[in-house]
Amino acid sequence: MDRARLKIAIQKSGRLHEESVRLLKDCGIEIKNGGNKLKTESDSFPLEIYFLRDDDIPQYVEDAVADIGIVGENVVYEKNKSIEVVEKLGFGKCRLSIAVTRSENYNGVGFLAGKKIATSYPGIVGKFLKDNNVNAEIHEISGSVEIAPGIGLADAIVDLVSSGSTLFANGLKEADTILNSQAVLVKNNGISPAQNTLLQKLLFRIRAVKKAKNNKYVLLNAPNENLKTIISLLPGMKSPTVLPLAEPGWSSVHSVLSENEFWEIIEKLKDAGAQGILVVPIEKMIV
Ligand code: PRT
Ligand code: ZN
Repeated sequence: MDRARLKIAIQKSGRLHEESVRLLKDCGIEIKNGGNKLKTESDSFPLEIYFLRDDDIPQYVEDAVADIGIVGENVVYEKNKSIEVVEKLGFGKCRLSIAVTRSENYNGVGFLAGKKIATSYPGIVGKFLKDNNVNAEIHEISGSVEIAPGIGLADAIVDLVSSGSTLFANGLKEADTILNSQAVLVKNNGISPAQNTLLQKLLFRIRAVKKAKNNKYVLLNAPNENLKTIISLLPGMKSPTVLPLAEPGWSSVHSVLSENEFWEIIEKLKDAGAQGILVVPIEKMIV
């Protein structure tokens, strides 16, 4: 009997390629040098990796050429294929936004009525206009959307934005956000139970990697008289580990802090007399 295998489609080159490969690597899935190859296999997990253009990934996953894929939500919603988003992956973050000339007085979606909008996302924009009962003309262009207003091709654009510097350099300003996007794991609707078992195994690893990325291991020295205050500041996974130091009256405290609350808590810890604070990245976190 054939052992179950999963086929995953990832971007061949571009903004999502490196982080997709790194995520798999962090999950213990080594990929032999992709180079210019269309596909490769992993020795450490029953996974075949296909390198494709991001735009093609939803179709390939719908058609089961690949069972799963890593692609931006913006592409998933634009292509509107019958595939399922199983996990947000936390990288490739950007937003699909409406932008207009900086001097324009944008006063809400109604501004777009009767206007010409240039975009590479006619599907998402069309639905957005419909949902907002706005009639506008969509002009589909495949690249360099940001130059459209400057050359008189459109009154507004809808494009991906991350830092905003592309808009700025073209005399545009971000007016509204239609969609927040990040890389996601998608799956074909008809994968077999054996393949689903593999997918769950992969998802377990992905979640452990994601969680680890969002957390730091913190070690610090605390005077025993302040130990109670310091411990109360640490959320930790359960309770922190407290070990006596060689120096009498001092303890070493170990705990886990999430990225979001990190700086605030570190400051409070210092104020409470913590010293020698070490912050260490976590590789995997299974809770
Ligand atoms: O060759 P292939 O078709 O596979 O790649 P591609 O050229 O179509 O896509 P690529 O590699 O540019 O982007 C892949 C995915 O990365 C996108 O589908 C998004 O999900 C995600 N992503 C994240 C972005 C950005 N950030 C981004 N900033 N994709 C594009 N941009 C572009 C944007 O279009 C604009 O031109 O960057 C410019 C804006 O960036 P800022 O920083 O100036 O605002
Ligand atoms: Zn593309």
